[in-house]
Amino acid sequence: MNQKISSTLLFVTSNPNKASEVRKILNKNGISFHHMNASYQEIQSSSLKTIATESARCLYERLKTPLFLEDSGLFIEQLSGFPGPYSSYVYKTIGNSGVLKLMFTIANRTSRFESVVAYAENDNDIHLFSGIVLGRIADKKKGKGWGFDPIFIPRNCDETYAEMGIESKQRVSHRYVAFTKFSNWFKTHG
Ligand code: ITT
Repeated sequence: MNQKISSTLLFVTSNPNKASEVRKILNKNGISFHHMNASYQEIQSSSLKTIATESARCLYERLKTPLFLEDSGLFIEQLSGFPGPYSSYVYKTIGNSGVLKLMFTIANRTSRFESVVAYAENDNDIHLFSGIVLGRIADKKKGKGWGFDPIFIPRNCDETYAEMGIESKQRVSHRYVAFTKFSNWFKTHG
């Protein structure tokens, strides 16, 4: 496969699991990039798209090179979308056990994972690509995986993301959907 080599295309994330999943998806699509292992300040908003857009704009202003980032989150319907944009903080504080406790008396466990990729090629040109996977919160943690993988079961599946294993998760995940859209666009426009 032809590799689209861009020596300055950066993926900025402090999350090594994200970086590894994204590398596999983009490499399959012939896109190479440098992983910049850094965290960045995010604005507060209920919208992943708004957060991703502003983060990409600020990072581009500092770095002045084409870059992309991903903002993602788990949205639980009966908790009015919580933890949503606060997913990272909620995972670090109460973790999967805390989320399961919040869901203890709730029968409707419908939820969704969302991923928004923001690509910046100049200060005013931010392109967004989103991926959503509907599913439900498991009754208990199942399988070994990062983040909320052990408690999220995609729709039409019996297993959590963690039980499915990385190869199967990569075929259906919110990240796969968003980054496949980004790849298809980037190969023709980027
Ligand atoms: P960066 O902002 O530095 O990229 P982060 O981990 O803080 O890293 P987010 O702000 O997008 O990234 O946080 C989303 C959180 O949602 C993440 O930390 C996980 O806890 C969870 N999450 C997102 N995608 C996930 C996935 O595929 N599997 C498990 N948990 C996931």
